Amino acid sequence: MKYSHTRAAVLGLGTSGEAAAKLLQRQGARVTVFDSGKPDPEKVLGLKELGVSVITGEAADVAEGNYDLTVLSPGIDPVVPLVQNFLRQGAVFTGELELAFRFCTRPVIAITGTNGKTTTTQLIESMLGAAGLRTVACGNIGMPFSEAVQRQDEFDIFTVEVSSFQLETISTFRPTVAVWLNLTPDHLDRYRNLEEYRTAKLRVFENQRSSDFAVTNYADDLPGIAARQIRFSAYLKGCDFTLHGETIQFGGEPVLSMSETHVSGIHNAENLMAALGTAYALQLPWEKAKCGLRQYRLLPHRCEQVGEIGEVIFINDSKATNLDALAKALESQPKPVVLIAGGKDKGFGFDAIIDLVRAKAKHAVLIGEMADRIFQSWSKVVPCSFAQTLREAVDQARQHSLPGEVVLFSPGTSSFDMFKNYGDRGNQFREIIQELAR
Ligand code: UMA
Repeated sequence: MKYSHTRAAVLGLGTSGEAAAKLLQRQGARVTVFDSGKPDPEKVLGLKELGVSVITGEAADVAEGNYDLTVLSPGIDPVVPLVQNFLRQGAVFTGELELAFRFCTRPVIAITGTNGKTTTTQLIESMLGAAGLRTVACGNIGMPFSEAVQRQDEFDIFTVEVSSFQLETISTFRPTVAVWLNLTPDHLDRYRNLEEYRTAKLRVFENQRSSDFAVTNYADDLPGIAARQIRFSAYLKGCDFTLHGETIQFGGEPVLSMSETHVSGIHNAENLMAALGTAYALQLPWEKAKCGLRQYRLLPHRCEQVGEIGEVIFINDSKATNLDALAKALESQPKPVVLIAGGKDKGFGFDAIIDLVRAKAKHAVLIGEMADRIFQSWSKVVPCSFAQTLREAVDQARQHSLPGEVVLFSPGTSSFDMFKNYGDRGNQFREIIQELAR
């Protein structure tokens, strides 16, 4: 096997690290995973049963060793001791996205940008499916590319959401179609400035050739790109895809009306244009591509953005009826949120995610039967307050959130103590926000 003589180190035992370790282990490599924290014991046990070594806690940050390949999880900021310790020993990092690409035998569509990545990735996945192409949305969206690529016999093409973090550590990653949605300040806790963030994102184009495509936002002045560009804008004219009222035009000809789809808003008009630009690049039959876009629905109650009040974004994650779903919603938030959580006592405590709450919540508003028990657990790591009704919880959340921040309603348990079901809970939350946003 190609990696049978390879000693591999994998930094981070989140979803990326776990997938990278399994990929390398299956390729015959001798794998050691390093994680400075306290990763999920189930994950650790599962890897050890495969013959993978796992070093956790402080020992990981001071480990000595010589490896042929060092894989870095995207969410680990290179300034941390774990990474610095490997750099001191001469390590050169391969990102998890890059590692997966080295095993990839299918074309890749890479979607990047500050906002709209997940929606556009899902729109393209739906469009390809309607056009008869087998694909899976993976990468930053949730399923690591290293996991998807291990199943590539099932797919014709990969639809990969890529973040700036994942692009920092590529070397050969070359998408057949690279989609650039937009660039606005973000992750400035990791990048010194917008230029550094932009430089990382621009790497999505660096290995492309003239036979490849770049679907780009006409408003962004992008430096020399080898790939053929297809440009879109909902605000500007003179590019390939433009918006006229509710109608998307291509080359001046009407192609799709927003009213035919289940998405709305000018940001989604640009997401639809980016998907249509990808269809053009792949020469998909127009009608089939449009059918896929018409079918796509934002998942209700699953991290559904339901409105904005005073530049505070409100997300309805009422489908989070267990702790893991709440954890995933928190993990998907790029910066700390005001969290509304709680509900019926389902017999489990909320201690298991206390580290995540410490990292990803700036304030917690607690509702329902479980409120007191959650307070006992979380009040050690985050400021908490109580609310008797969902409306009161929203009012409190607004008091603790600043413009540009997110209020995440992700209860983490079931709804039956206060609501008919999670759908009723989510609908009530959405109605409250939409009433206040008027
Ligand atoms: N760790 C250490 N030492 C440190 C710091 C961290 O060992 O000093 C360990 C942590 O203990 C943890 C692991 O590193 O076990 C976390 O690694 P990770 O943050 O890469 O987590 P993953 O679970 O692998 O998730 C990553 C992406 N996370 C980030 O980029 C922050 C997920 O994107 C992605 O879905 C997943 O890989 C699969 O590809 C999330 C995200 O927030 C959704 N992305 C940002 C965004 O969308 O804005 C970029």
